[in-house]
Amino acid sequence: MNQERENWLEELRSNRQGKLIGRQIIFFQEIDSTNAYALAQARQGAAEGLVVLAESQSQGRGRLGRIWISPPGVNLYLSILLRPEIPLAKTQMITLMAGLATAKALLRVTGLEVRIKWPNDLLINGKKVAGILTEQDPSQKFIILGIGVNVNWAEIPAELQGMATSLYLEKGDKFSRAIISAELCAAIEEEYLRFLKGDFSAYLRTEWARLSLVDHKWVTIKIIDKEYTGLALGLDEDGALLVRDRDGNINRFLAGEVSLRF
Ligand code: BT5
Repeated sequence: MNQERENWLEELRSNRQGKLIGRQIIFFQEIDSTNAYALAQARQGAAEGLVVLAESQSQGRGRLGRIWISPPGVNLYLSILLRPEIPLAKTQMITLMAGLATAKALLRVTGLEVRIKWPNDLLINGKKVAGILTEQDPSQKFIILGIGVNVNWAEIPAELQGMATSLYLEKGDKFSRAIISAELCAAIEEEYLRFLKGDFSAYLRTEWARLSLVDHKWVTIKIIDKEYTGLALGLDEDGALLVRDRDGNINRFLAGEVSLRF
């Protein structure tokens, strides 16, 4: 283990002492996917608040079998185990809650204006800087919240050119991954505890509207091979995106791929 990493882990562990998120932190130099590992741990009964971190991932995953490019030494790849006692229908809220928390944490550390593209993308100047992947096991009642943040990535690979960015590329400064991961855990904990207390939906909708890239824009939502176009109105109380089509019908979407129409 090199010095930077030792300090990183040590700092993060001491920062999270006595807290829920990060009460246990497991670190890997390289792993297939932090989400896959956290899922396996959860199935074996690991406690809520477990954080799995990796320096790099060989099979970092996005949604729907997509790949999350995860080079070593520059970025953040982490997964958090949550065990909320909520109906399945509400798990979408966890993705939205995490997007909000991540946007706030990144803003706090960098001062950069991070925007949320429903449901799980975080963008700066129209390019993706972070992504969220929630996976769950309904029978065992847990959720794995996976977050990837491009921190000090200087060379975006060709396949992501024009689509992805990093905090370093946007700000011109390198950032401590210890600080970013600690802020991220703190922000998730704050929003998650608020969520568990109830009354989250009104709060989320207001905060979300402030940071959302899609509200009041014309969007196309793709779900598998179908496309819907309309005006995004915002979230409903379950975290579904409401979209009004040209005929005035309002549709709710719980998943999908949004693109903005200009
Ligand atoms: C996501 O999926 O945005 C969820 C990403 C979650 C990654 C974290 S890392 C820790 C944890 N462990 C895991 O295995 N995963 C989670 P989606 O919306 O499907 O976006 C995937 C798409 O983003 C890809 O198809 C690429 O176009 C693009 N992409 C891939 N790697 C990227 C990167 N590092 N930065 C920005 N965009 C990327």
